[in-house]
Amino acid sequence: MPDASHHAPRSLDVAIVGGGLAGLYAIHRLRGLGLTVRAYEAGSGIGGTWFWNRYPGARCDVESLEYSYSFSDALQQEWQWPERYGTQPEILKYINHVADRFDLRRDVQLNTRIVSAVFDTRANRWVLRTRDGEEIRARYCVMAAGNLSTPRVPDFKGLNDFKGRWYHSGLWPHEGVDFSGQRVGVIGTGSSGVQMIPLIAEQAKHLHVFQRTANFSLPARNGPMDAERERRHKAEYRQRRIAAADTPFAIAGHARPTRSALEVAEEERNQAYEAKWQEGGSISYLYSYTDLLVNKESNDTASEFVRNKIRATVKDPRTAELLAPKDHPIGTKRLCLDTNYYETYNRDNVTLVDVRSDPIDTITATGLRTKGGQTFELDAIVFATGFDAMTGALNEIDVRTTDGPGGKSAVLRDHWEGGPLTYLGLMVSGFPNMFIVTGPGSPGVKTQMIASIEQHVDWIANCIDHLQSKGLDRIEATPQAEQAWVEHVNAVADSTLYPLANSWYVGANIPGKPRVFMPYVGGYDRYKRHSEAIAANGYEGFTLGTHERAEAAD
Ligand code: N01
Repeated sequence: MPDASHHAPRSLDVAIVGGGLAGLYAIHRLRGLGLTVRAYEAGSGIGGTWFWNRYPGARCDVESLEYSYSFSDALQQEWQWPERYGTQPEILKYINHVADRFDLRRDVQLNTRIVSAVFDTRANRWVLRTRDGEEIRARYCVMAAGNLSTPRVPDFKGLNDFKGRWYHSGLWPHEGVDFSGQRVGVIGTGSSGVQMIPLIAEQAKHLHVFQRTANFSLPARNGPMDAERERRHKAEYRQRRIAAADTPFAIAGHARPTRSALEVAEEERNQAYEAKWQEGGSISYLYSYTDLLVNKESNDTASEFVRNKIRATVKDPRTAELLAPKDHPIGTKRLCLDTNYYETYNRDNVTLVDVRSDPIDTITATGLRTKGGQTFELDAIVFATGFDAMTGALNEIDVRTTDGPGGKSAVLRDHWEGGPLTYLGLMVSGFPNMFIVTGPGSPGVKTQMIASIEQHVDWIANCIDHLQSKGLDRIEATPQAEQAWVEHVNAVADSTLYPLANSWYVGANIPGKPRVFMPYVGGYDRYKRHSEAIAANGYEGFTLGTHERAEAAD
């Protein structure tokens, strides 16, 4: 890819941070308004999450016919997904196809990490700076930097002394890793760990899995795409997308439950769970009854069904009990989907190590040691330890405003010191003309992510279009609206069982991170109606204006 930086326009209508699914759609959509746009991507290729997460078994846990762009019917008709759930290489191929088909590449600058974004209040311009010192000035800034894009390796002592190789799931080498004949340790049993463990076990001489918290996982029942199913889905694609937009997860095809789990006799309930278990997929399981995510007693029935499946699958009773989650209700941490995860623990070359009761203390030159003094000899260590979720990517950029008329200077890291504050997940008070895609306060991570990306980007595009049509050039969330939204996000979360889990939704995986519930769990459908009504009602909770007027007030 030629370095385009010296040809880049330094002055843009919209600067976009990130060249993943969100950044690419933002280019397409904003270009359609006649705006000059450019996306800045740290990676050497486009695709964001699907560019970086190349670990064995990486695939989406939402079915591909759903997890794809809906903005072009021609695109969704012509693209063929080979399997029910897309693998990382397939999804990356799709993203590259979209970039070519819609001629997006000419507005993506690769190998370019944005290190600061400063709003020049007087000039009414965002000034972005790259790590290489390039400066970009733009009227608007769209942060499409991802919400699970800042990989975190725990702060273990001794990692520098380790003589073997170590990897993080989200920074996987492009050439792949051959674990044949090696003694491998995987730390972490979230979605990434659960996907990679069965495949690494097939290669490694021995695999130790270091588990701090057992996670619920359901069988994905992946397989080749059923041609008839694909044909039917494509024939109804438009209607299905419309139907999806009217659901909490933005996924169509699952009948809304009508009864509480407690209204049903145990035998009938277990039959229902069994049918969902056989069908595969997490939405379907959590949709068995109306109240699985709001009523602990109901949830217990669904949790216990899966615990019993684990007990029936894993032969060693001690390992089975360790794998059976007991500290959080099913679905309150991201529910994993797997292929042969629990079965893998029946292999002779796989050992589960409980690092809840005996935490990892030190990485040594030849492996690791726990606080209780257990030592493990390892040739390779894989950190499937997750991300500084939701806020990590933005907090890595020095986002601030200059002092200026009509506005005090502000620093995003300071503003978010006690936890992220946004209005609708889209804007932050004190930071005019900066939009965020699927950030904190957005339903994004709790939905079919591409649907939320498209919804947010459409909202942003309509907003910029509205400003232009009214001769305005500045929009900012009011502190009151931001405060009310954050309270609403937390109130909605508190009406569910989600806060019972120590998850990345509350920043629990990062020591010292403020415990605030970050995603909006009120549902995609509710969010879409609400955010669109706000726009239709003249952008309630936002201040719209022109910077000349602000100057005049100086
Ligand atoms: O990360 P995680 P992930 N010592 O944060 C453990 C999406 N995703 O990369 O739970 C020992 O979920 C940690 O333990 P605990 C999806 O939204 C989707 O797996 O904090 N262990 C946990 O087990 C997902 O939710 C897909 O006690 C330590 C694990 O590391 C999100 O990305 C695939 C530790 C981290 O789990 C993140 O998933 C992959 C320590 N010091 C990811 N620190 C699909 O679509 C952390 N852990 C399928």
